[in-house]
Amino acid sequence: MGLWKNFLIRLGLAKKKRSILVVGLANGGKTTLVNRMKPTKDREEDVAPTVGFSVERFSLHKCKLTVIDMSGQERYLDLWECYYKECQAVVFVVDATGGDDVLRESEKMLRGMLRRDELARRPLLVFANKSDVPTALGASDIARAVDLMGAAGDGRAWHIGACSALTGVGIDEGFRWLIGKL
Ligand code: G3D
Repeated sequence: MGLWKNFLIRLGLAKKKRSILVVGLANGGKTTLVNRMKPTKDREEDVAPTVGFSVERFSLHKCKLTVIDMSGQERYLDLWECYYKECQAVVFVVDATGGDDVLRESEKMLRGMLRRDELARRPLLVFANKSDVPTALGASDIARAVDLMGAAGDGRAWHIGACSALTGVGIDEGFRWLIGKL
């Protein structure tokens, strides 16, 4: 980024442009989360499941975001690779109500993805989603279950928080942290 652009951003006269990858298993709540992040006027009443991926662009906390919502369906996983290089941060959504199988698969997906060179040192925000459901596990239980420290490795900023993409609780806190790292 040019010095002039940097200067304008510091003065609050321009916005940073950043791309964020939103990933996780199917049904975790990625599409609902991305819809919830959008300005109220752009929100959709009903979110349709993402097939492959979808790209949304909107501003949040003085940042112009390109948010790429990747479907968790196995057959689309290779599609993600072309976006790794372009993104500056990763948001990983875990269904905190999903049970052992979901947690095991989430761990595998997270580990496999973060091992990639293109994503080295990219800040990672993990959402333990569906916290509105009484049986949902809390953030620290999810962190342990997916071995978050091990998967994140050294030299990467990471954060985990519980959220509900349905009600919006916890989302803003998570993104404030993430944008602060970009
Ligand atoms: P995906 O994009 O990761 O595949 P979706 O997931 O956003 O399509 O969400 C999958 C289902 O989980 C949807 O239910 C959605 O309403 C629900 N969901 C998403 N986030 C939350 C949440 O925070 N709390 C609760 N209780 N449910 C959530 P349906 O019934 O439409 O399949």
